Amino acid sequence: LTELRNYDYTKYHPLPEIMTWMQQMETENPEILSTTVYGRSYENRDIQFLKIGLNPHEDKKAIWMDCGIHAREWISPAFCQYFVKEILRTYKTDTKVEHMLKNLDLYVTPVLNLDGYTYTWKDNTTRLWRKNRSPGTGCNCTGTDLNRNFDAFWGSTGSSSDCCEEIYHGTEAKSEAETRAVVDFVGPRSKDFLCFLSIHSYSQMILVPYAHPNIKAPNYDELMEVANDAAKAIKAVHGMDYIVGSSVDLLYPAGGTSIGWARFMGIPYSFTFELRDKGEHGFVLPEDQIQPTCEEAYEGVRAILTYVHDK
Ligand code: ING
Ligand code: ZN
Repeated sequence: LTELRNYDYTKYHPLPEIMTWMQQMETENPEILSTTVYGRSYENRDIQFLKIGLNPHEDKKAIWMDCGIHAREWISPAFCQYFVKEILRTYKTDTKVEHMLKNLDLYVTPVLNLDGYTYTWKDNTTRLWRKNRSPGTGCNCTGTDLNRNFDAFWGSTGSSSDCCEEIYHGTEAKSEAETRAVVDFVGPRSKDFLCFLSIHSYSQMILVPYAHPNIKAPNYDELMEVANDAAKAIKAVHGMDYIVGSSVDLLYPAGGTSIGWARFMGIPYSFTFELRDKGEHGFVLPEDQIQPTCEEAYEGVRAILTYVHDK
């Protein structure tokens, strides 16, 4: 208990500390939180989510949130941890959160790309690694971009077949263990999931599917509305501007992304968050911005979950 109370949410943590944190969260909150290993990384680390929910009943709907799909985006795992901490801190007194947890189960993966994240902690030459750490086949470079490896417009524009590129899409859709873990867990339960959130940095954006030049999600207008509400909620906290749109409109096209796959599977509310900043520090966001970034992003996520829950 002492150690958990003292967990420093204003610092970045190496993977072993995050793993210990997960176990402690489970030990301290058995009535509401459990951890599940749902896959193994290429280097054989346990891919885990925390499931948070009250009053299990048959037709409970679910929310997915993954952090750390890209190794260098350290603010992302920090956010997933802050999010879990805030939910646990508030659900007994905040009736809105309590209702949400009675009707919805939250599945939070604090670090999806465990091997890549570990690699970015090695030394300052590896800090900006993005991909996972599986070796290329018939090629001398390491790593697949997990957010180009999903089975939705896989291999199309905005991804690369060159295994030395940052956006290498892998040998086929789901070639990577980390991708398969998500697909094999969420896929068969996709009817239960209302919402799929994937947390990245940086750019201060909320992205809606699809990252394809000519295809819009069937509920695109609604997604834009919900994301704009979330951006408003974010701005109200520290005045930060987050812009809203599809990746094609705001960044670039991208085949094989997780939110594209999730939307394809019928999960209606699928979004990518790009947290702070807008490029001044980029992936190396200073630790004194962890707290304010998490505070505002929490309100953004809360706005989306409130909409999804109340609808
Ligand atoms: N950005 C995301 C990327 O994978 C993205 C942007 C997300 C595009 C989802 C399309 C769909 O390139 C970062 N920073 O990784
Ligand atoms: Zn990313």
